[in-house]
Amino acid sequence: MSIKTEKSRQLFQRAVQVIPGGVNSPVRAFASVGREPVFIKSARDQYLYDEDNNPYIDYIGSWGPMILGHNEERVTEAVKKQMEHGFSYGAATRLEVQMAELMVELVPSLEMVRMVNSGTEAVMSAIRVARGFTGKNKIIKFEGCYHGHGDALLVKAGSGAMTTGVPDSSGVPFGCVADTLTAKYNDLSSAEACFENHKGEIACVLVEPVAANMGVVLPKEGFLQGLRKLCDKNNALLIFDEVITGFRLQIDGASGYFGVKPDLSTYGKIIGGGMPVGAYGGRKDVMSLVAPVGNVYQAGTLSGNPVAMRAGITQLEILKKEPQIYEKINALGQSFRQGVQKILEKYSLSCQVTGIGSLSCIFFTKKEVTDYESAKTANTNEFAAYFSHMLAKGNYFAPSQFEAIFLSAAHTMENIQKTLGDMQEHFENCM
Ligand code: HOZ
Repeated sequence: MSIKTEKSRQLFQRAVQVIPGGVNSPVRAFASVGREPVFIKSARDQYLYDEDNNPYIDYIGSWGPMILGHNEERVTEAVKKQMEHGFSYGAATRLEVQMAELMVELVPSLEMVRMVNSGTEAVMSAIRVARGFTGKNKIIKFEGCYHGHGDALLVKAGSGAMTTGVPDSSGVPFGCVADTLTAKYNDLSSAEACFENHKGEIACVLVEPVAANMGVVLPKEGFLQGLRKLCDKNNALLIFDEVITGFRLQIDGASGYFGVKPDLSTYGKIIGGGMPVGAYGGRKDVMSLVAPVGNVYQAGTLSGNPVAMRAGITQLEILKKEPQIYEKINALGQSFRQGVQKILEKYSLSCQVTGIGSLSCIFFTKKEVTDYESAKTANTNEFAAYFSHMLAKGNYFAPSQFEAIFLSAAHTMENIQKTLGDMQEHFENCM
């Protein structure tokens, strides 16, 4: 079964000549599912349209930002309005103040916020601040968590690093990762051992509160609380990477959902409404170390870009004023997972469905997935066959076993039913 993607094919042939792998981020290549990428021409609400005019129900949502769906009217209007006033000033603006005030209002653990341009930049900066604050160098990250492509963090990294086979990227000097310790997700004792083995040396623990870059792996009861205690005991800072979970699980993100207060948090995606953006923030005493007040230097020409701020503020204001959006997307997520579960049981498949709220994942393994090792037991060939079928039927999922399925406020129960029907057809064909 196939769809006509001739124009995408032609574009890909041109792209590989001038762009590494033909894509500007590895996760966009369809290499891990043995295909060539489709090239997207436009988007509206919950749909994407490729260059050959094939429509797809979009279950990626630009990897998270499009929580309201594509081209939400109010966000689009806000961007248009801002563009009449200029795209970038490289100077302080009212919008940046509004954005920081809004984030501080919505997330209790945030007392101060600094805007940057991506999640990668946010995490790199947060680590620098943690090191500056504690005067210590080592950091703990968890296997399979992905925190962008900063040198120090490409150690057992999730996301594209898992499917391209470069969890430990070449080009990263040993010195850059010498202070990165890795622990097992959901295994407090492995984090404890790092503290034991490196007494007085650890600046921070960095974690995705819900791991959403090795598929979707939920924190076990007490894991995040345990990390909080470990950090307190060892005078280290706890950093939540909320680039995916921030303003998605609920308005105050994973820290609110799990009731654990990090010292610092990092953001991206939703806070830009689809424009390139990132942010880090947290305790005032820690953030006060950032230049020009303190001596931790961090800067950016386009940081707090007015168009991005306008889009992000508008999206966050909508989420704040319309809590029913969370009810809707979380209920859709639950219906999706229940529907998948029924199919898995009906055909006795060696698969499982995981997720929380509007984030889901189907793992092609029977082994319960709680960490990097168990995630890697997934059968990626089976995933690839499933992916191809679903794409041909007009369902646009991430072309990787190790990414999340994202739902937006634009999705409907009809979309979910259609997708479940296509899924059922695939598994029936496999019998
Ligand atoms: N966190 C996203 C993938 N898991 C980032 C998207 C990208 O790397 O392009």
